[in-house]
Amino acid sequence: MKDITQFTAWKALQAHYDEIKDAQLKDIFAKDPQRATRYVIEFENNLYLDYSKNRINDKTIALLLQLAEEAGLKNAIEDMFNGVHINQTENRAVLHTALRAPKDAQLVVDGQDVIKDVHEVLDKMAAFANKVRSGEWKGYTGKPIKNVINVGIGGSDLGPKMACEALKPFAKKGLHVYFVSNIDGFHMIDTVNELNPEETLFIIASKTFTTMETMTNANTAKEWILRAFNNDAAAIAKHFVAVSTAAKEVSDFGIDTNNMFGFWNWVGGRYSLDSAIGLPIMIQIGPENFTKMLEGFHAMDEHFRKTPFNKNMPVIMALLGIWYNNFFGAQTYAILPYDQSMHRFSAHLQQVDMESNGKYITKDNNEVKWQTGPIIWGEPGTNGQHSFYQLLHQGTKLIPADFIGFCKSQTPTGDHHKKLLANFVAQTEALAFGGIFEEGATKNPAFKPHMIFQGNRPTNTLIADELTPRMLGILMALYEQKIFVQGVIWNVFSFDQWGVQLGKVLAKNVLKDFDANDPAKLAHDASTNAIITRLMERM
Ligand code: G6Q
Repeated sequence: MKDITQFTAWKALQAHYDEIKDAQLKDIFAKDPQRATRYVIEFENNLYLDYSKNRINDKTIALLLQLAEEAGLKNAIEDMFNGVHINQTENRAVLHTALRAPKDAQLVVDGQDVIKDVHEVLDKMAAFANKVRSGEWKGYTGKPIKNVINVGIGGSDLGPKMACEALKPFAKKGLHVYFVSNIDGFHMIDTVNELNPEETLFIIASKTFTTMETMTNANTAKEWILRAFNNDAAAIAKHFVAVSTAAKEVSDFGIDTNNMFGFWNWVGGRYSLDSAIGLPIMIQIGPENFTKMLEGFHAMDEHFRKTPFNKNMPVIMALLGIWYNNFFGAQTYAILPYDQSMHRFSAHLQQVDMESNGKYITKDNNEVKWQTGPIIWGEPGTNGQHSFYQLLHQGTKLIPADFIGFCKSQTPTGDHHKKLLANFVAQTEALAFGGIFEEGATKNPAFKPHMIFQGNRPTNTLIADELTPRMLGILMALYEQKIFVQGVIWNVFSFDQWGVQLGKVLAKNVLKDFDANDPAKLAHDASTNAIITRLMERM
């Protein structure tokens, strides 16, 4: 059994933690100001990572790198890129990296030319997206499409929604992309309420095409369209397309499989943004910009695969995360983009990270003896400063955080951006070095200890020149690969999601109880029986 706490590097890190745990960043910096240039990674002279404001020294980094070696990271990376079935509990390869590989790349997995398949779908998506964008694709009554509604949930929703928000400045004017995910009827009805069905196209996005939320919403959308067009089934072909791996289910639903965009079981839902699941993104920003996003993903994949670990951005960020998670006992990790259009970024990464590494069984079927994935959360700056930052500065919990900023604004407006960036910089400085509320305050008789900021709160700063499709791809791949590295070290299977599957099954059982409507036949625990009974009586 692989017990990572028995690794030489793990034990050395444990001892090293005792040496360093009380060290203050302000003292560390006073002794070693060069760390600000040493603990930096530059990617394409564009994305800059400063990790100097972490509670580390050269020994910490050396030991963390040794941990990566001991965990077999190098081979694990190659296994993933080469299509080995590393998702063992589902016996699948994990090849989201192939989704962004260039056309001339070579990769045959399980007898299938993966790159050829990927580019065939990309070409089909591009042809369709161009038709919708140019107005050539017409609705049932001959009107061009103005509204695109993506119906999907989880991996079939969060990623594309995040990207559509982040890349809004690249959107085609007059074409609106909406996302409906929740099975709460409000979501669909509120979305279609003021839309004209003649100008509305639905993308039903579901890998399995069986997910309760998505199929329920898809059926409601179908009724809405049919009602508008005298129940003529011919309207379906004009107003519905599907993104799925399940051709039979798509066709059973009534969507012509010519209007289906496929992907493969080696694409995990939360890693599917750059597969056909990205169709709403492509419709919104156009195939050229979508290609640039894929190139960004690929560039970061190449960096990850080929750069020595000490200069490898995802590897270093993953190791720092492990340092806090496993040695300092940090339970959560904040991701704080200083950019309003990135307001779904943390939500998307929350899924990618927590669904991937929220596991307690190791690859060799034992219970872990160490902490695995942290709780990921965050909101864009500066909004968060006016809500939860209080706890970051003065709370009792250690919360490492990534601050992400862009030198140029997507929407230059007066001096907004300068002020945004001033806040961005000031926060990490205060978190690291602390201070007192006001200069000279201690001499004031009204001074209270509550006005002291201890500092010593670790952060990474990521700065990119501009938020472009390429940069979004780079950032996404950075986090995907960071999460992969952590999963390898924690020795968990990062690419299954049995906890999500459980939810899908459990709800079906309760739904059967609701349908039977017989409290006497309920066979749950006493609390659940009582809750179901109350709901049956009053719903
Ligand atoms: C992602 C998860 C999950 C999934 C949704 C939707 O990795 O598996 O979030 O994406 O449950 O599943 P379908 O795409 O099959 O509807």
